[in-house]
Amino acid sequence: MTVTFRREGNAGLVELANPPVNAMGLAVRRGLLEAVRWAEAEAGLDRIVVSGQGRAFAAGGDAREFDGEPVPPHLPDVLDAIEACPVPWIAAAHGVALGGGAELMLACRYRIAAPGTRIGLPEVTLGVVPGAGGTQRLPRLVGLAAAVDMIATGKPVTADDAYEMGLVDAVADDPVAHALALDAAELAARSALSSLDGPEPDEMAIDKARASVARRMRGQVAPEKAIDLVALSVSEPFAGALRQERETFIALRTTDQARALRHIFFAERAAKAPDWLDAEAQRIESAIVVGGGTMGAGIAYALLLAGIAVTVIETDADGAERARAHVASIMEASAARGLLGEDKRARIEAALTISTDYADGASADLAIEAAFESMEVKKVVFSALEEALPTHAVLATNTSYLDLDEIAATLKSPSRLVGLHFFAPAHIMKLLEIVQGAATSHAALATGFDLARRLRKVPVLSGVCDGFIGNRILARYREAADTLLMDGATPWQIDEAMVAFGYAMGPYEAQDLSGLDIAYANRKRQAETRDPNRRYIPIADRMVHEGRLGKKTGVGWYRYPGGGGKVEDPLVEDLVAEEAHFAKVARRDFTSEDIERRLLLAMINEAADILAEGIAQSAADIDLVTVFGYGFPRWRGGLMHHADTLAVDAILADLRALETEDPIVWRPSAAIVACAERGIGFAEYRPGS
Ligand code: 3H9
Repeated sequence: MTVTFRREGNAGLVELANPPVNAMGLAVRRGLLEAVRWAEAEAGLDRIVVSGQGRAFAAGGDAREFDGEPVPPHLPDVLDAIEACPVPWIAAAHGVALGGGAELMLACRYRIAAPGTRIGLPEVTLGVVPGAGGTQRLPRLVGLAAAVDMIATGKPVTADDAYEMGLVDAVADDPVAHALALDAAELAARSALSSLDGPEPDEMAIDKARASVARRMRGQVAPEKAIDLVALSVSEPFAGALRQERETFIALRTTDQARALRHIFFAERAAKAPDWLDAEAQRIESAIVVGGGTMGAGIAYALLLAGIAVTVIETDADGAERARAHVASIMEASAARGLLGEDKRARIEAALTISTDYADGASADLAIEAAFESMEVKKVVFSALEEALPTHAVLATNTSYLDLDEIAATLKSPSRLVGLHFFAPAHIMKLLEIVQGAATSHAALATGFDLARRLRKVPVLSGVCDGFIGNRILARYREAADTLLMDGATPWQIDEAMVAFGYAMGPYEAQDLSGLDIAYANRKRQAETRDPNRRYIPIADRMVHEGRLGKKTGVGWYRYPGGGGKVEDPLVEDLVAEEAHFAKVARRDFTSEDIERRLLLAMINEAADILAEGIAQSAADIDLVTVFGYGFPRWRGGLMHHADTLAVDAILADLRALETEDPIVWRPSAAIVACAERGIGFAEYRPGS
C-alpha cells in the first residue's frame, strides 16, 4: 500500500507510504484517488489530513516515469479531485514537499508544515515545469512576485519563510495534531485556490525573473517556459492555463535538456562505493591535513564541518600562521553568507589544531596530504606520516597529477595509500576523485567513499594516470584551444563559443582565474615523457615567460585594469600572431561552431581513452567529474551523455575528417571505434567489454 487511509472520529487520515521520499508515481496517484473516493463515500467526515510517512511529505512526481508515456490517473487530475472533494483536505507536511508534493499542498484547503520543512517547485532543475497546477495555484496564494521567483529558480523555501509569505497557514511541531484541532466551520469556509481570481499583474517581477534566468540559467528552456506560465495566471482562466501548463510539462519531459538533467540527478545519487568493494570503511574521528595552503585549509574546513577533528601540519611557524589565516578567512566568508553560526564556529575552532609537529595529530585515523606538488616533498611527508600515525590510519594524497604508485612504493605498507583528489574551494566543490593505486587496499578505498558520503561529496573512482579523469580531459581541452589559437582564433572568440555552449566561462578566462603558472609547471614536468611527434603549442609558455600569470598579476590572456573585470588585450593577439609566424602557420578563420566542435571532440576522444583504459568505470562517472568538477553544463548531462546525444557514429566521422589534419592528435580512441562498430553508446560501454 503506497497510500493508506483510515478514519479517526470525524477526520480521515491519509498517509503517503512510498519510501524513501514518497515520490508520486502511478501507485501513489491511484492511492490518492482511491482516498478521495473513500472520503466522498464516507459519511460524517469534516476533514481529510494528508501526511507523509518517513522522512518526507513528498518529493514530487516520480522522475523515473518521465521517459515513458504518462499513465492515468495523471497527477493534475488527482489534485483536481482532491480540491473538488466535498470534505476539505489539509496538508500536514514535514521534511520536504517538492514539485508534485508542494502541488498536493496547494490543492488542499489548509496547509501546515513542521519546522524546517522545505517547500518548493524545483521542476526547472529537472528541465520541466510544474505540471500539476503549481504555476497557477501558487501565484493565486502568494502573489506573482514570490511565485515567479520560486518557480523560475526552483529554490525551495523553509517552513518559516513559507509562513511569512502565506504559502502555509501554520508551522507546528506536530502538523497532524494541529490539523485535527482545527475548527471545522472555519475549514469548511475556505476556498479552493483554483476558484480565486488570478494575482495582480506585476510586470516588474516577471521582467526581473526573466533577466535572472537569462543570466543564471542561460541556454535552458524550462525556466523561460515556467515564467510564461506563471505570467499567464494573471489573465487566463484557471482551467485553460492548467491545460497549457500540462501541455508544456508533457512536451518538456522528453527534451534533451530534461533527459540530461534527470541523468545527472540519478547519476549523482548512484555515485557510491562500487559493489566489488568488500571491506569496511575505517571510522574517522580525527584527521591530519598536511599543508595549510588554500587547498589544505579548504579540506580541513570540510572535515571540520562534518564533525571530524583536524590537525593541520605546516613546516614552520610562519606556515602555521598562514594556515590559521586561511581557515579563518574561509570561516569569515561562510559566516558572512549566513552558513556558519556562532555555536558551530566555536565547535569548529575547538576541533582544529595547527601545528608543525606530526606528533600533535598522532591519534588520527586519516591523513590527507595537500602539500606542494613535488614528488620529493610528498615522499618526505608520507615517511613522516607513516612514522607518526597508528597502523590503522588511512593515508591519502590530494595530488592532482603525481604518480600515486610511485609515492606508495616508498611506504612500508603501500596498501594504506589512496588518492583523495579534492577541487578548490574544497569545502564547496562537490566532486571527490578517489584514486586507486596498484596496491591500494579495499579498506582504504571504502574509507574514501565513506568520507565522501560524510562530506556530502560526489565520489568518483579513478585509476592512476597523469591528471586522473578530470585533469587529463582538461589538458586535452586546453591543448585543442591553444591549437585553435595558433591556427587563427582569438582567446575571446574561443571563450565566447564555450560560454555559448553553456560553460560559465571559457578556457582562457578560467586559466586567468586559476593562474597560468600551475599548468606551466605541469607541462614542464611532462616535457620528458611527451610524444616528440605530437604538435606542441608554446603560446601559453610564452605568456608565463612574459609574466602574464592571470588575474593575480593583473594580466593574463585578458587584462584586469585596477583588479576589476576582464578586458580583451590586443597585445595577446600580437603575441599569438608572432608565435604563429615563428611556427610558419598559415592562420585562418574559425566559426564558433568549429571551435565548439573541436574542443568537444578533443575532450570526448580523451574521455573515451580513459574509459577504454579502465581509468574511469563508466561514462556516467565521467559525466559526474565534468559537471561537478569542471563546469560542464549540467543541463547537457556531462561530457559523455552529451557525446551520446551527438551520436558515436557522427563523432567517429568527425574525428576521421580531422585525422587528415593531424593524425596523432585526432586519432579516434579505440573505445569510439568499438562503440561505433557495435552500435552502442558510451553509456553502455564498459572497459574491457
Ligand atoms: C514533479 O514533481 C513534476 C510535477 O510538477 C508534475 C507531475 C505530473 N522521483 O536524494 P536522495 C529518489 S518533478 C524519483 O538520495 P535525500 C532518489 O533517486 C519532481 N525518485 O535523498 C533516491 O533513490 P535511490 C520534482 C526520486 O534525502 C531516493 O529517492 N521534485 C525523486 O538526500 C532518495 O533520494 C524534485 O525535483 C523523484 N522526484 O534528498 C525533488 N526524488 O535510493 C527531487 C528522490 O534509489 N529530489 N528520488 O538512490 C530531491 O531533491 C531529493 O531527492 C530529496 C531527498 C530532497 C527529496
